[in-house]
Amino acid sequence: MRTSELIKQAYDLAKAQYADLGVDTEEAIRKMKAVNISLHCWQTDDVGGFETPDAALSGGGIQATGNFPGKARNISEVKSDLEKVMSLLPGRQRLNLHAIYGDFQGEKVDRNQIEVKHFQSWIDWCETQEIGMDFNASCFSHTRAADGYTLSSKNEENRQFWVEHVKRCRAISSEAGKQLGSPCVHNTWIPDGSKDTPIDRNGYRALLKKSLDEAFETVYPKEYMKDAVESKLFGIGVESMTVGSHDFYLGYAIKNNILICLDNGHFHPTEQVGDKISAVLQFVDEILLHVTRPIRWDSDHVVTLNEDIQLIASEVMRNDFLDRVNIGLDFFDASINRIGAYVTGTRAAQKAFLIASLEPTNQLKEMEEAGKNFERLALLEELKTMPFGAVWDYYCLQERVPVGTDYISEIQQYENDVLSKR
Ligand code: RNT
Ligand code: ZN
Repeated sequence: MRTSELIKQAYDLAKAQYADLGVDTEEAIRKMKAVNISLHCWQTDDVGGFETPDAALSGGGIQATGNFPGKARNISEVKSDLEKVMSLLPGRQRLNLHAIYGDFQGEKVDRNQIEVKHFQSWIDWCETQEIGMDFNASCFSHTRAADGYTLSSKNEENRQFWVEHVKRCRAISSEAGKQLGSPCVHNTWIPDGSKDTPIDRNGYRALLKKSLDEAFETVYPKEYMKDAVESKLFGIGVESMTVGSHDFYLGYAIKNNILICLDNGHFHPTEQVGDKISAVLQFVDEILLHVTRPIRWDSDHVVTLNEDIQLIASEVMRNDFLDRVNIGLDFFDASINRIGAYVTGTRAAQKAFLIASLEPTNQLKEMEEAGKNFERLALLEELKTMPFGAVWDYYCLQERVPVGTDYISEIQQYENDVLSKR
């Protein structure tokens, strides 16, 4: 374990090195205040939720792999896990809750019956934690989703059931945002699609549009809640057609001026979400990011500091887009300690944003505009080996959270004391 003296010494050297490039490390650290990552409750229990009877994860290609011991079994365990996670992260986060995590008190409450009262204890918890809350309709893991269709279902009863669910989720979101004094982003993702070549692509998409129009009919103040819609390329079992494709939702979001949610596991493997940010922000006010790590497909691996996430963060910071980009995480790995996975993935995302705020963007832009493209390339390469780690460590020290590898033993301790006893 390094002493704080050593961490500061390394930081001072790094600070001088960055200053040499015209980068103010203090300013970069200050910018991190506005990077508020929404923590997805579903990493603690593999997207299970706490409905009665228990809804198992199924359909649409969302699947957590692995069965590492220690999965959260109830709301208080999720809260304890989230508190542990937050204690190991610098800065302030938000909670991202799915509707299946309601506080149902053992009562059977179907998705078309949920109310604010089922989420009041979560809102209260957010208040105590002094964090904002985001929310998600849960249009999966349900008998009415068993045939693979929800909002685009040709079964009118099912379609209406899901419309009602989304309506209620939006009302809950608005109330959460109102109570917490921070707008709640409500995200709609549905698994709807077809394993084999469908005939009526148009029919399903027309139904989805109709359902969204109905579900989004009530307008809530933007200070309370904001709607986002999340597209997907394909899911396991729905390889031939996804009703809510990117074209569909981008069109819907632009037309209705709502948020488009870009999940970086939901595109062709060589497409980069980082490139899409400045494209879609020409046409919508805000976006929501689902930061994840796809391996060959939408596998929701733990986020690591790779080039994809780096481009996403750089594009946000270069353009001062933090007030238009809402950042959420979306990974679920049950094959390793879930809380370790959670913290590692979130810290990786945070590192990407800190690295991005340490970029001498103006200098790079000037080179670009002067046609000095060799110089641009060389500087970008040199930046990769700048002592970013020293700045990150100092930031963690300042924020009074474990520096460097120190959080590993904290996770081991939590595994011994808490997770292994579940
Ligand atoms: C699924 C979507 C969606 C879910 C969560 C649980 O492919 O990414 O965002 O992962 O809502
Ligand atoms: Zn997602």
